[in-house]
Amino acid sequence: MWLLVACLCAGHARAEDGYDLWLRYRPLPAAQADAYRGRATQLVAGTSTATQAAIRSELLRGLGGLLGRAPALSDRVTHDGAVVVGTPASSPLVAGLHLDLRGLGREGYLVRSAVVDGHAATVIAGNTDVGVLYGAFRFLRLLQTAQPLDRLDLRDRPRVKLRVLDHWDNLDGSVERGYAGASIWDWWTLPDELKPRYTDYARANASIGINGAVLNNVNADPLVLGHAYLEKAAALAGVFRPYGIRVYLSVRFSAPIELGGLKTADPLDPQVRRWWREKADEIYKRIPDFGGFLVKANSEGQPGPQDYHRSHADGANMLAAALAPHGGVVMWRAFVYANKPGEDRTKQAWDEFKPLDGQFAANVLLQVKNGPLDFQPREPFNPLFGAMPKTRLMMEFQVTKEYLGFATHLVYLGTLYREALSADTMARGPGSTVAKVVDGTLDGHALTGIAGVANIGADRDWCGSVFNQANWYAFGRLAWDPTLSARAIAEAWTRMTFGNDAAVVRPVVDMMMGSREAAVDYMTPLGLAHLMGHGHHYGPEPWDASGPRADWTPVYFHRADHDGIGFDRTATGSDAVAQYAPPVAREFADLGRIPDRYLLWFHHVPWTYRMRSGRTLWDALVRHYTQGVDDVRRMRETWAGLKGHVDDERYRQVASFLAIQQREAQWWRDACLAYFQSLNGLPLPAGYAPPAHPLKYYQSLSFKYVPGYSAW
Ligand code: GCW
Repeated sequence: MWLLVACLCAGHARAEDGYDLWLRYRPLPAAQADAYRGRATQLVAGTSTATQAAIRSELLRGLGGLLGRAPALSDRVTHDGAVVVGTPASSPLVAGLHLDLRGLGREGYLVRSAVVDGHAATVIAGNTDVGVLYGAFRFLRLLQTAQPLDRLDLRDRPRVKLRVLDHWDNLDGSVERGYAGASIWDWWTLPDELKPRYTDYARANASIGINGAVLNNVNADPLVLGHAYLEKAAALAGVFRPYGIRVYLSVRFSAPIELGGLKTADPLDPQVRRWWREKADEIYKRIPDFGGFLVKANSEGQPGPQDYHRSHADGANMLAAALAPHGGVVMWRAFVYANKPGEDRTKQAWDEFKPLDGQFAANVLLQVKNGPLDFQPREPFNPLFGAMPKTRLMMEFQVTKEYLGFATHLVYLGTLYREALSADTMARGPGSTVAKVVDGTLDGHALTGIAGVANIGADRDWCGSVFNQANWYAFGRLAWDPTLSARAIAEAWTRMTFGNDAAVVRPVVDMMMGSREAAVDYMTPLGLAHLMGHGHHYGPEPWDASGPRADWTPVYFHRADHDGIGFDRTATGSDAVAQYAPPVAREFADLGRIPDRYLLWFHHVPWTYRMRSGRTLWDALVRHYTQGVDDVRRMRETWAGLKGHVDDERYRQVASFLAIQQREAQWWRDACLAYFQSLNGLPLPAGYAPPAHPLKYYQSLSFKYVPGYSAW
């Protein structure tokens, strides 16, 4: 044991290559460690289940790393400072305390100071092992973030049931919209080779409460349901199980044809139904706690029930029936936009799904993206939230930054997630927030969920940059509790990632908190959207009108011409605004009341339109674009000021990525302004620098080998 502890303590000599994520457990500075002296001297924890073993090893590793010495293992409390861990069933000591564990559910925990056998102790308890595991990570976080350990009385439980990462990983090892290298799943060597990285993935997820992983891309390969891949999925499920994480698979709706040799995938066909039932039975034989299916159907070329003139509900319910006997769920995606060609793309999902409210089986969740378009830097909330009270709606966020500068731009998404979750749908009167739809309290649903499209790959630092780790972290924390503050999450992450030195924490958190607004400003301010390059979504191409579909092109979304700019989604235009509850619709439709940040999303206005600030729209646009670039410059300066306070390895990576971001922010600003100016012929306001190059320079840029690219 001491040898093990010695090795763990030598941890600080390890390279800061980002592999350890926020679970670094580097030795605390002396002053902090002193404050914890006499704490965590003993550890009383069971090992009779795999989860208990995981808890014990995490506490030994964490406390050993942070405090420089691991607690002594014991089965009794013999002096002050013990940590007592378990459920009433697993630990006689915990049982003897007669703690009130009601209301904690299956995944909740309490962390409490108590007297055990006459000695001061900290108790980490729950109704199940997994609850205790979450409590153990909470306890470690207290130390990592320099919180007091006295008079603890913490109780917590997740507000959302399914907290899931969606991996868009392909079976060939590539990752759609992935910017952190190849897939972390080494399908080729599975199921035999269980890389330690899979366990570390599970630890990281458990530490923030994520309890599900969809292993493969929603543009699904039917082969994933073949015997060989089910074996591989089962092996991963075995690694994740002790950490409370279930495995799910994305399925291709036509798999009965491709894999089963049937002539149809019609959801009402008895043979098709039998095929799925038998497939579900087979899966559950291998993976008894399998989570269920995620489905992208009749969307962007994927097959679906409409191919057989059946509805989305028919398709979802057929799969739900196959999974129901085993307790599995269907997560059916609402990201569709091909139903009525010519209709405003942002309206189509609502048109399609709203009439189906009440038709979905009890184990179906409809997975809805946060906005009505597609993970843009900023969108208003998706009007489906609040519009389908009889349907279990789950949130889909994107953690990977497909439209936000890929891996290199520093964009903290906690603020984006919170903006969406705190939006008031007004559906059942004021206070009907998206968070309440998602956590089920608005309409009384117990089966609830939040999904995040993962930003994880095989890169040593998992996410392609240190700061992208914060987005994985924030996603998990908000999935557990959608009401948490983005700043508090950023601060906890920063402390765990860079230490508790206020000279680092404050500037880093401030930088993170402003970063998303900066990206909105230099890419798509004032409600603009989808000005990115075609297909690969890298860089600005607001002039682009090419390609197979109008509603994939920037010109479709900004609608700029000589006189004005913006998409009229009021009654005089597409009337998408009418999809919101009346008070919200009225606000968005009213030029006098709409927040500036959504102006051009809902309105087409002249370049000379007077903003509330008194400036013209054109002036305001130029200011926002310029502000975005200035903000990135300031972020760079802030980071430069931290040289010497942050280890060289991570300092250097972030510094070089910020240099890329600044260059690309300038490119975004200049290309967009050059283009818009070519339409409106207006001068830049005084004091604003002209674009560095003429428009045709920006238009001549083209990019072939862009990471994460897919035909969609
Ligand atoms: O965001 C878009 C992406 C596609 C993706 C699609 C979806 C998985 O550009 O790559 O496909 O959305 O969410 O289905």
